[in-house]
Amino acid sequence: MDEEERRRKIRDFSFDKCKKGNQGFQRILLQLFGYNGHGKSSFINSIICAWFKSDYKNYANSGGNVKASTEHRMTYPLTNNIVLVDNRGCPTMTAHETGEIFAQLANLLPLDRRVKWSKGLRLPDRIVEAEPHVKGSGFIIPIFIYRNHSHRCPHSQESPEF
Ligand SMILES: Nc1nc2c(ncn2[C@@H]2O[C@H](COP(=O)(O)OP(=O)(O)O)[C@@H](O)[C@H]2O)c(=O)[nH]1
Ligand SMILES: [Mg+2]
Repeated sequence: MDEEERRRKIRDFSFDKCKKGNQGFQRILLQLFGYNGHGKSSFINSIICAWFKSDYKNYANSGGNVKASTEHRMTYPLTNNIVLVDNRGCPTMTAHETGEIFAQLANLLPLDRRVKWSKGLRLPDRIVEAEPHVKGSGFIIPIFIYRNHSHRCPHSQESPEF
């Protein structure tokens, strides 16, 4: 399969065309998750630039303001049916944070909004409150982004533009 054909297949992908029908799915959610500063937003930038054949641009606010870049889960549509999701990252992975990450990955919280984490047992309430605003028709593909600190790129400290 050459590149053009591959692109066409991705662009035209629709669950409605699947042999057994859409089975309730509407779109693929490529859900990025991982620690803060490990490159989730940069990865999204790279995919968008490769897909739209554009020069590198900071679409997803990589390396940006901490609040804006980490507290929202933002969507970046690649096609009508394939969407990248830049989820709120975490500084560590405690049991509490793992629960919050699960809620994002399972798409139990609204997209394109700030994700305000809560202490104690508020998370189940937030999930119930979010229910009317959440679409259950996403086919979720989780993608864990992890920076390997032991094999540093020579320019990683000096230049954010790798
Ligand atoms: N050298 C290098 N730097 C990267 C890479 N990916 C991201 N960075 C840098 O790491 C920093 C954090 O990246 P960012 O995408 O904001 O991480 P996020 O918090 O997971 O979204 C930014 O300054 C990026 O330029 C990479 O593959 N190589
Ligand atoms: Mg980010």
